[in-house]
Amino acid sequence: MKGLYTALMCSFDEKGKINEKGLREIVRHNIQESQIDGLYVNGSTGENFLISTEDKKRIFEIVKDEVGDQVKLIAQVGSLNIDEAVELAQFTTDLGYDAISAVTPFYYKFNFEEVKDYYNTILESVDNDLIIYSIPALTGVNMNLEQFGELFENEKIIGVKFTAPDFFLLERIRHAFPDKLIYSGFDEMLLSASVLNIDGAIGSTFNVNGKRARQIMELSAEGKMEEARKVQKETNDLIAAVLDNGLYQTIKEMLKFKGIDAGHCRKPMRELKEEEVGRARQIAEKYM
Ligand code: NAY
Repeated sequence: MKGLYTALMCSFDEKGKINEKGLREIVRHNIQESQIDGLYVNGSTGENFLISTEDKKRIFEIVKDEVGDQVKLIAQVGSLNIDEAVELAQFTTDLGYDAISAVTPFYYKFNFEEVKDYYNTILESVDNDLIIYSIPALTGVNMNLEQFGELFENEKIIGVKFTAPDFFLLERIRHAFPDKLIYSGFDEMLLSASVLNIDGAIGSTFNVNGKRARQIMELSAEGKMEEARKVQKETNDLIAAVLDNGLYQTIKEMLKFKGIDAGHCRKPMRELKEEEVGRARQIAEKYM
């Protein structure tokens, strides 16, 4: 399960309905062009928190059908509705997803016992491995080393998608749990995480920048730091431009520039203005 995983985008039409043809094209682009090791399906980048259970299931099905066994698949099933999380965990395990992942429960400021119970409840219902999805900036859930340790006591919890700029904590987790998988979640910090000996990364910008992400990981592993820094710098020029223009909308527009039917984002995400569409195309022209 090590390696580079694209946090997969989904293509939607103007009304917010799944564009199956576009979704299949995004999947193929990631496998053939970005040459990633796997896909992280229905994460933040997949606009998971904006869509119905039925649509989540349909996306899981389409992606599995398109991928077959070509690359690894991780299903993000986390939900504030724990019944939905369990249902999706069972559904994707039956479909043959290699692992599931679940965002920490958010919004109600759950205490750690509640967070732990959430993970154990999901796992009691399925015979699959789980990767914790930790993204404190969006969830407000900050866990410390001991708490990660308590969650990792469940052997079915095999790792964490660590989307945080806390390299002190990342190093402590790496050192304390050498057998658990750590995936870096901030693409702009991939090199900084790589030197701490992570096992992989999961990123939204890999949809359009997968090859550079791999170079960063490989150069860092070979100790070629000067070259790795250059590729991270180029990557960060791309990411800064994308963040400035509207993250997910711009990535979709960049994919469209490459002939991929990446469609629209779902409301309440906005449409890009004409000049922003132009800027997205310039970013694609320059970096893809
Ligand atoms: C997800 O579930 O899709 C992710 O969290 C992937 C990680 C991304 N985080 C978010 C919130 O989009 O790739 C990152 C991020 O977009 C990138 O580093 C730019 O900040």
